[in-house]
Order: sequence, then C-alpha cells, then structure tokens
Amino acid sequence: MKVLLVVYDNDSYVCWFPQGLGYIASILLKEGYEVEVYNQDIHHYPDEHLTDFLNKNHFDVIAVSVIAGYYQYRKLLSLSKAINTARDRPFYMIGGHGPAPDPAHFFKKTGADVIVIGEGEDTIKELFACLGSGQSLKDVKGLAYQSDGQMVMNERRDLIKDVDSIPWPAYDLFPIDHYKLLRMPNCSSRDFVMPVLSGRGCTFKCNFCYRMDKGFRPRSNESIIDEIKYLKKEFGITYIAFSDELLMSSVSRTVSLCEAFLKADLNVKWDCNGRLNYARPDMLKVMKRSGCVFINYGIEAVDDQVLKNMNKHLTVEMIIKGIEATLKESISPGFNVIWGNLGDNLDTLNKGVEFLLKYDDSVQLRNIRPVTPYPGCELYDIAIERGLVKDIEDFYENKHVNSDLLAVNFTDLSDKEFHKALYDANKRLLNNYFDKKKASYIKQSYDLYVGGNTNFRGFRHT
Ligand code: B12
Ligand code: SF4
Repeated sequence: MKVLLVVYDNDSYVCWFPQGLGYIASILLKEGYEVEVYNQDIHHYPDEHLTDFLNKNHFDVIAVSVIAGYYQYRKLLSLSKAINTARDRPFYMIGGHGPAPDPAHFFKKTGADVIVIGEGEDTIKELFACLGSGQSLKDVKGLAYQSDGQMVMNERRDLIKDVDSIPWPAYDLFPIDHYKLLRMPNCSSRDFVMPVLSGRGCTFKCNFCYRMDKGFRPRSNESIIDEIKYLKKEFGITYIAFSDELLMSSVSRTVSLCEAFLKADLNVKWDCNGRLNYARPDMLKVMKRSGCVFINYGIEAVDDQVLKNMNKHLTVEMIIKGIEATLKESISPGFNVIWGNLGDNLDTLNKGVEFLLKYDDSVQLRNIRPVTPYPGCELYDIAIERGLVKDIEDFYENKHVNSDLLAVNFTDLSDKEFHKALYDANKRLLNNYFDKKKASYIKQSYDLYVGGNTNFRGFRHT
C-alpha cells in the first residue's frame, strides 16, 4: 500500500519537525508499506496543489496530523476539501490531539474515513493490516470510523507500556536540513536544533490541559542518549529541544538523566519543559553542567487562589524560588503566563505583569495570552456547563478565532474590558522587551566603536 503523509503549512519561516507523523512513518516503513511525505509546511504550496498532486499520483491512504489551534482547525478543513475533491481520493485518516475529544464533529467537517485517537503506533499497525485484507475495523482499538454514514467509536487503546520499544521517528524520510534550522532560546547561529521526546505524558492534571491519557512514561537514559548520538552523527545536531510535556517529572529522574548525559560526554545544548516545584538548586546545577540552557516553565498565574483553581499544584512562593534558582544557575526560564482562568481579575493580571517585568531575562518575546479551553480539558466542560460555549461547533466556528483573543470569558469583566486589560498589560511587556533589546544593541555599538571590541560580527536579522 502507498501512503502519503501530509505536513500542513503552519505559516512559519522555519518549521518544527512533525514528530507525530515521524513516529507513524517509522511504523509504516517497518511494516513494509511505501511512505511519502508531502511537505506543504516547507514549500507553502496552496491547497489546490495537493488536489493536483493527488490527481497525478496514486496513493491508497492519505494521513494528516492535527492539533486543536484555531489556525490548525481551519487548515484541516481547507486541506480536507482539497483531498476530497481529488479525482482518485485515497482512504483518508486523521490523528493527533485536535480531533480526539470529539471525532463525530471532525468526521462531519472533514469527510475523513478514520480518526485515530491517542497514541498511534500500535493502532496504525492493526488498522493497516485490516485495510490491506479488507477486514472490518470493528475490533481495532483506538479509532473511530465511518460505516454507512454513521460513526463507529471503538474502545480506547491502552498506552504503550515500554516506551523504549517505540521505534524512533523515520528521520530519513523528512527534510531534516530544513527542520534543524529551528531556532530555540540561547542557541547560537551555528547550532542545529532537533526536538526529541524524553518520555510521554505528565503526572499532573491542570484544568486547561488537553491531555486525555493518564500518567507519565519515561524513556530510559540509554535510549534517549542513543537517539541523540544518532542525531549528532547523521545530521550534526548540536541542540536538543526536548518536546515532551515534562522532562522534569521528578528531581531524581532529572538528575539521573543529566548525570548520564555527562557520563556519555554528549556535549549538546538542550532545553526542556519543566515544573517549578522541582526546580531545586542541586538539580539545576547538574542540568546546567550537562548542557541545559533553557527551561520552559508553565507558570500560568502569579496568584495562589488562581493556581489552586486551575489545579496547578504550584504556589507563588514555589514559582519565585524556582525562577530565582534557575536564573542563578544561568539557565534562562521560559515564562508561560495565561490569564482568564477561574478566579482571574485585573489584580491577578497585574501580578503577572509585575512578575514578568521583574524576572524576564528577555531571551524570548513573552506576552500574556488568554487561557483557551480546548475540547477535552476540564475547563471546556465548565464552559459547557455554564452555557458559555454551546458545543464543539460553537467553540471552533464562533469562539476560538485567534489564540491571542478570548475564546471563553470566565471572569467578571466584559469581553471589551478583558481585551483592553490584555492590551495594556502586553504593551508594558513589549515596551520592556524592546527597551532591553535597544539598550543591548546600543551597548554593542558602544563596545565596538568606543571600547574597541573587534569581535562584533554585525547586527543580523536572524
Ligand atoms: C511542537 C509543538 C508545536 C509546534 C508545531 C505543532 C505542529 N506541528 O502543528 C508549534 C510551536 C507551531 C505549536 C504551536 C501551537 N501549539 Co503546540 N505543541 C507542540 C508540542 C510541544 C510537540 C508536538 C509533538 O510533536 N509531540 C510529539 C508527538 C509524538 O506526539 P503527537 O503529535 O501527539 O503524536 C502522537 C499521537 O497523537 C498520534 N498521532 C498524531 N498525529 C497523527 C496522525 C495520524 C494519521 C495518526 C494515525 C496518528 C497520529 O500518534 C503519535 C505517536 O503516538 C506539543 C506538546 C507535546 N508534547 O505533544 C504542543 C501541543 C501540540 N500544542 C498545543 C497547542 C494548543 C498549540 C497552539 C494552538 C497554542 C496556542 N494557543 O497558540 C499553538 C498554535 C499556534 C499557531 N500559531 O499555530 C497543544 C495541543 C492541545 C490540543 N488539544 O490539540 C499541545 C499538546 C501542548 C499542550 N500541552 O497544550 N505547537
Ligand atoms: S499543563 Fe503541563 S503540567 Fe499541567 S497537566 Fe498539562 S502537561 Fe502537565
């Protein structure tokens, strides 16, 4: 069987390696199927190009992976149109976090034949075996399918227990020379960056989090190190962006991984997503020594009551202590602050702004965004219960029109007041960021022209 994996255009200059499809491709290749990748992301082809491509090339199956952002949703609809109008339309499947919580809506909107729900590796094996033999899909766990115009929802599939057994993404099938140009905080202009997963899942359950799967499954240190060594050797990768939800799942696990990096003499820079309740000085020290240059923290709010309401298992004290300790080790912290969760008001927004003004080291342009209750999370159910969203159609078609605008208002402010407050807050943060940048550029000029620093290499756009 011939399969086409479609990586949609994300409207970006440099794109994130599509890890989900990379894993799916790996399994399909191992099972002996012919796999091709359609990189709309890199070439920015218009959607009609895909219809044309399908009219000229035969594929048995076409697959798209999609998350729940407003842009991604609209992109999926226009891609589906392009796929469905092809003369020789292949069997059409979608997967990823976007369609998983409510496949019925996505069948209606996309005309897809199958939606894979959750981890795809084992499901895809059985699904393709059935497609090849013409067998019914009724016994394949982890998917929903269309049968005579009706949706059939199969049982959920258990998570893969031994995550080390999952084959690495099929890197060779993708244009890594493009993807490795991804820029991450504190990378140099000579770094080549690639994302890697250090595990799957997370032990927490914040009220805005989409995750449908419970628990955390770490990969072994050896397996992670082997993959990094391979990426270094094959593609000259010098910076690893750990993209799983939570590399810092505990102090002991993080320390053990960093010590293994040091022992293996990996010599790469890396960043990860982290939790401030674990950000202890001893752990941060070994993280720094093993190459960590950035930790992306979910701060979300600088108010104890709001943190409690969102089930974050963090306090303002932990946040401040953790950020101060991170900065002390010269690791840049990533500041993710959202506003508009249960209990938020003008005072809590102001606390977030003051916090960012005080601690942000400006390695990233950071603003405060409204919380978006994506379908599948607890906050979405609350929005439905309160009558703030009618259903998923209402969410995608009317409410979630831009990630920086309110989708659902859980505060006592009017929408207009809410947006004005966000404008005022973000104006302060933008001024702060650009003032610091301006000062740093002026200092570089001073060092060059007055201080005689001959290392200056010119101001650059990227
Ligand atoms: C890389 C990334 C991005 C990248 C690129 C994403 C892309 N390619 O579209 C960028 C930086 C652009 C991005 C942006 C956003 N992101 Co993002 N991002 C991620 C991140 C860190 C990694 C994704 C990844 O590769 N995971 C690893 C792979 C292996 O997992 P996976 O994709 O889920 O794939 C598995 C299964 O889902 C399934 N599967 C997936 N696809 C398919 C397809 C088929 C055919 C099959 C059979 C199976 C299958 O099998 C795979 C293997 O088991 C995740 C967090 C995470 N750890 O997943 C968030 C995440 C996907 N992002 C998320 C969000 C919300 C966003 C934003 C919409 C945020 C916002 N409000 O602005 C923005 C989009 C804004 C914009 N302007 O476009 C959410 C999605 C929530 C949801 N319900 O969908 C996540 C999960 C983060 C989070 N915890 O909230 N993101
Ligand atoms: S938001 Fe982050 S910490 Fe919270 S449950 Fe989701 S992945 Fe875990």
